[in-house]
Parts: sequence; C-alpha cells; structure tokens
Amino acid sequence: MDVRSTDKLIDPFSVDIDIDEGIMKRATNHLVRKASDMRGHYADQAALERLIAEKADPLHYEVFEVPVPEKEGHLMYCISTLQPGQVGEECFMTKGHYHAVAATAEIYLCLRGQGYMAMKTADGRWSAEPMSRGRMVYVPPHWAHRSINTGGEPLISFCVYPGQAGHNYGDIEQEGFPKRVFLRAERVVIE
Ligand code: PAN
Ligand code: ZN
Repeated sequence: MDVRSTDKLIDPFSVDIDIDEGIMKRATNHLVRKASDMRGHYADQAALERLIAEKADPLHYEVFEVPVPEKEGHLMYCISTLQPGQVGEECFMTKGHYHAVAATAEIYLCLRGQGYMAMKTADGRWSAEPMSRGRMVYVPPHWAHRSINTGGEPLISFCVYPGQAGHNYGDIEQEGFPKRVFLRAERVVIE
C-alpha cells in the first residue's frame, strides 16, 4: 500500500540531544513533572508533602520531544530525564503507565545515571531491569513501566515506541506497582 494514500508524507529531519544534560535541543514538547505532580505515587505521603514545602516543589522529571504523527508506522521518541532524590527512603521515580494501545513495546537506552526500570503486567507479573549508561531495556507489549533513579545524578534515557502507542496512566494509578525501590544506609532495597 502506498503510505501517501493513508497518511501525510512528512519530511526527514534530525534533532540534537545533549546526552550529558539530558536535553533535546529545540524540543517542541517539554513535559515537566514536579514533586507535587507525584501525589499518590509514593509510600510515604507525608515525606512528599515535606519535600514540596521545604524544597519549593522541586523538579522531578522532564520529557523532551520533537513529536511525529501519533500513527502506526511512525516511531515516537523522547529524552526522559529523572532527577536524583528520595521521598523518605523511596527513590525518585516516574509515574509509570501502560500504553493506551497496550500491545505496543518500547525501547529505553540509558545514557546516564543509575536505576531500574520497574515493569508489571495486569495479571500480576513484575520485573525490574537495571539501568546504567549504555544499557538498553526492552519493555515488551502489555507491560506497564516506570523508571527509578537510585543514583546521585540524573537518570537519562532515550526512549522509542510506536507512534500510535499513547499513554494510559489511569490503570496503573489504580493498581500501583507490586514493589518499590528504597535507599537505606546507601544500599538499594527492592521490596
Ligand atoms: C517515556 C515516559 C517518560 C515519563 O517517554 O513517558 O519516562 O514517564 P511517565 O510517562 O510514566 O510519567 C515512555 O515510556 N513513553 O512511552
Ligand atoms: Zn511508555
């Protein structure tokens, strides 16, 4: 089938990424999540409120995109940059989501930092893959995913996923993830 009959033909393009800073230059979409956007996600809610009050609602994570059409055949991609820190003993993390089209996978290539990609299925399977510079995590179709920063510097990833995937935050907000990642006496504890 001629793609031009079903979709708009777009021109090739390129983007510049600052791999060390975790910034996509001239990004047209820049999503910023602050600590206050994370209410309901951490075990210690009082610690989150203290962080918001005492550190002036600090930056939590950012996503940079130069978007492409959200259609089958395209590849959506972004830079995801998660700050280091803890809420109580729990390491900073992203909200996490299933894809709205659940049968779509994602590739995360870690560019900087240390952490985990926590993943779960609706029927209760759970997994955590370590993330560090040069490590690729494959998130299979139907797995919700959340990145977690266990290190002292930003956790930066380049992510690629099908254009039509979309994001479903509601289901994982209801279900939560079965395990959390903590730093206790400088040791990573997953429980
Ligand atoms: C990533 C995530 C990004 C932010 O681009 O969207 O890391 O995490 P949340 O979306 O869970 O807030 C991705 O997985 N896209 O599909
Ligand atoms: Zn995703």
